[in-house]
Amino acid sequence: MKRIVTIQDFSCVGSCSLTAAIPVLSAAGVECCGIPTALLSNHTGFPTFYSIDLTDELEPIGKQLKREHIGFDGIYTGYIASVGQIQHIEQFIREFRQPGTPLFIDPVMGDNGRMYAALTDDYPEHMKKFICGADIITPNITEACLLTGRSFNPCPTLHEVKEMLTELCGMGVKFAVITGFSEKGQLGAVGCCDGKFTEYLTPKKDVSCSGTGDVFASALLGAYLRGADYAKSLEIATKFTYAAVECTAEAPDRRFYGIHFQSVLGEYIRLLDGIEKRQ
Ligand code: PXL
Repeated sequence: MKRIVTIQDFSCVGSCSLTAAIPVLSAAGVECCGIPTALLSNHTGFPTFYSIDLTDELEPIGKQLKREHIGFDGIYTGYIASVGQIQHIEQFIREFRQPGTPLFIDPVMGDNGRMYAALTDDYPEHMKKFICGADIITPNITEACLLTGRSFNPCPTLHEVKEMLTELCGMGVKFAVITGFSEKGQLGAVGCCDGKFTEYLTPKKDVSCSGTGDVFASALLGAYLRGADYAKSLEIATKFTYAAVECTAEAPDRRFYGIHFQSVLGEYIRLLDGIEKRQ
């Protein structure tokens, strides 16, 4: 069984970050070790939250894992609470990434044109450096605009999305994916690898809830680790996220409690069972 490590916050309530990554990757048959960057009562989209910063714990945890000769078949980062944490995680990656170990960075920074409440203005420039050399990144439109220095455009054309993807690949990313692209009543993701584009769209649901990007990213990584190629991984992640969003649309409290992916994990497993392994 493959073992990966994911470094992101643990939000006790909100179906996001570690509480999305661990179940989704486990459903993909991957052992998902979680290193929490912060412990939050609930995600920062609620009007208030209580947070314990774990920045100073990252180095001793890494050292201890090294002492036990623990290694990983992949490194996956999600929401990182501060610039200081990015620097600690860069050190962790230098120590644990072997040649061929996939590095998957979800550059979680904001949504709907706004940065998340707890992040500082200098954060995007550090994230921009951090993504260089990643195998896969999955920004949403807001994050892609921040990474490419564009002002926010909620509805870029496919041509504009492709331009941003080309720029992101030019920063040294193998497979760049932009989520939340919408066109003609459909919504989905567009990816680029080696100048070749791939996209998968589903009908658009007017539901906005936290954790959607985290579920998509985890599902894409799970499919990739199960042997799907980039295009198939993007398709599976989009289909599964759509199923979860459909389910969430029926819940009145969805905005705060996050995406209801739990009841459609069976659908994800069925999609993974249909994978033909990449060459
Ligand atoms: O889903 C992204 C996310 C992850 N972690 C925390 C968040 C958010 C978005 O609001 O606040 C703590």
